[in-house]
Amino acid sequence: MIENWDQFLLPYQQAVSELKVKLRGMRKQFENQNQRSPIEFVTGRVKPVASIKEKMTRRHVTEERLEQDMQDIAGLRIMCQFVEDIYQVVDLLRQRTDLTILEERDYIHNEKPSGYRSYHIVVEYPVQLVTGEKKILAEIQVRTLAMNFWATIEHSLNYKYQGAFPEDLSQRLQRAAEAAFKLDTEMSEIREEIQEAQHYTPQGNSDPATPTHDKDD
Ligand code: 0O2
Ligand code: 0O2
Repeated sequence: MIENWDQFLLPYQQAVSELKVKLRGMRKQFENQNQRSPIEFVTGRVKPVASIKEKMTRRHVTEERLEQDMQDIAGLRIMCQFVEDIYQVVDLLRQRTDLTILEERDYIHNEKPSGYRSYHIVVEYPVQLVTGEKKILAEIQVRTLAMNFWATIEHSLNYKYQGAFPEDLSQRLQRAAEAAFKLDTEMSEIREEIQEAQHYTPQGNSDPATPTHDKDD
């Protein structure tokens, strides 16, 4: 029996805090070099205890198996402007030596039946505790702003309908997901146009770094 959830979740909180700093640091480094960052913003959270318990029941996860079998108790989200940025971010994560990638799930090319798209990475991340090192699983979701818009709205509707959407709404959401992905595709094409145009400017590549809103500072 987990009697003290705060204590159980403390290393997860530390993992989320540290990973947020590190992922936001990646964006800062691009900006400092006057390069456009593939990362727009980063959020993170520790799954609320009620959600952990609900998922344990739904997925038949015992307390003994919780640390191994629930991969998203620590959750990070990286939002990107373009689909291409997602794959650049994934490559950057693969090169890091401070975390180990255990699983990758590409729900962009293999969207879920709901219409959900994102790139999921499950990592093992070591946190240093006074009792020694503890390896924590964390799920990093990498998605475009359009994918995030859709997922956030669908997620809140899920609360209302408990996952059992009326057929009509379900179809509308699937169409909205396709429309969001079409927007991403169109934006990617414009991006290529912009980069091509910059190639012909007299100053060469003089793209001022895209101003980004600072949700995270
Ligand atoms: P809700 O209603 O549950 O969505 P900061 O001050 O910026 O360092 P802050 O404000 O505590 O930190 O949090 P942050 O990092 O800005 O964002 C927290 C929000 O991120 C949460 O909202 C989640 O919606 C979202 N989030 C980030 N990563 C994940 C993830 O992997 N899974 C899920 N489900 N959500 C994630 P709230 O406030 O908890 O509200
Ligand atoms: P939260 O904290 O509410 O976001 P499962 O959890 O059963 O779906 P699995 O194998 O644990 O499946 O992981 P998966 O499917 O790779 O990723 C689960 C997480 O991805 C979910 O967390 C959501 O954050 C997100 N996600 C997956 N499918 C959908 C979807 O159809 N719509 C939306 N909005 N988000 C989705 P949880 O568990 O729901 O927790």
